[in-house]
Amino acid sequence: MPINKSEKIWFNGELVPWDQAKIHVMSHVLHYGSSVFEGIRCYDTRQGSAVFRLRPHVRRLFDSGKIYRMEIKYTPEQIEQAILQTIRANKLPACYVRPLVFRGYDSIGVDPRNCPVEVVIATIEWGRYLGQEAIENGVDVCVSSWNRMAPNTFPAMAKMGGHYANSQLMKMEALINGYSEAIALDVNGYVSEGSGENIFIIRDGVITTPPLGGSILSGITRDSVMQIIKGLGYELREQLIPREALYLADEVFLTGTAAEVSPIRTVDRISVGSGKRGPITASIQKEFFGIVTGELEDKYGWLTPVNK
Ligand code: PPE
Repeated sequence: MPINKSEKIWFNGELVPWDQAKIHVMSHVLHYGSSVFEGIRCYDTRQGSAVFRLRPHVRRLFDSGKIYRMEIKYTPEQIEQAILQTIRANKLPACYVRPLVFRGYDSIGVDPRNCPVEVVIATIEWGRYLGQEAIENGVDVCVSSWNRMAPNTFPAMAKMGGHYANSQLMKMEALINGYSEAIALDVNGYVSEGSGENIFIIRDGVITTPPLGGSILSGITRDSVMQIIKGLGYELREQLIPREALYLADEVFLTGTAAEVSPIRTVDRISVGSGKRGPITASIQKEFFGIVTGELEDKYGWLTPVNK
């Protein structure tokens, strides 16, 4: 997705012009991938701009930092306020917010501890992650030839820059082979997640998603959709999913901040169910998009107004 510049970026406590938000090439992050980050959506709801699940996103940013021993010199409340401030400064009714915490410039070598922990918050315009058609018609995906990281190699619960080396390998392979996205298996061969999304499968009305032990990111859209599923009264299981269950499912869909709730219509060119968006996926989307557009009541308390 090409980047449309916003006016300002929040950089270590100050709003600076977009073009001035620069770092040195010898920064630790550039050499060793030492960053943790978030992706958050601000929606243009009927009641005004509102951030979706601000608190859990900021909490996960601090969790990721904790795992990698990166001490963030702000409180979660300060980061929440900084996110709202940055959105207001850039005057975008809807946007994607990218808070990024990284190890800056100080010393060379793997040990990052002397390198300063810097914080930036950018907002960008970002429409449909998997294309305009994806939400209604679904996407074509493959099972990646790359596995997701094994537990005890990279901690999947951290949303860490370096972890996305694996996602890049998955994504490039999928696109070059004519798919929109790839699903990785975990080290034991069970379904894990997409390069930037969690996954749900449905068969005979039962909805299943891989557990956190399957090397997945603890997705906030995943959590939101799990609440929607319970609210709609469907049976939900968190359990290991064998690869072939993807082929035999009636419906499969992806969840993520960028991808939102996107149906999958084929896996490895095998049709999922009828090859079209299924009725349960549609009913989950109706709730999700109803809440984020403000057409339905925000009954779970997911939206934080930007101007208040
Ligand atoms: N798994 C991975 C690996 C992942 O990157 C994401 C988000 C998710 C699951 C879903 O998590 P959540 O957004 O909390 O529901 N991927 C982010 C980055 C995508 C990108 O290309 O950059 C996102 O959706 O913002």
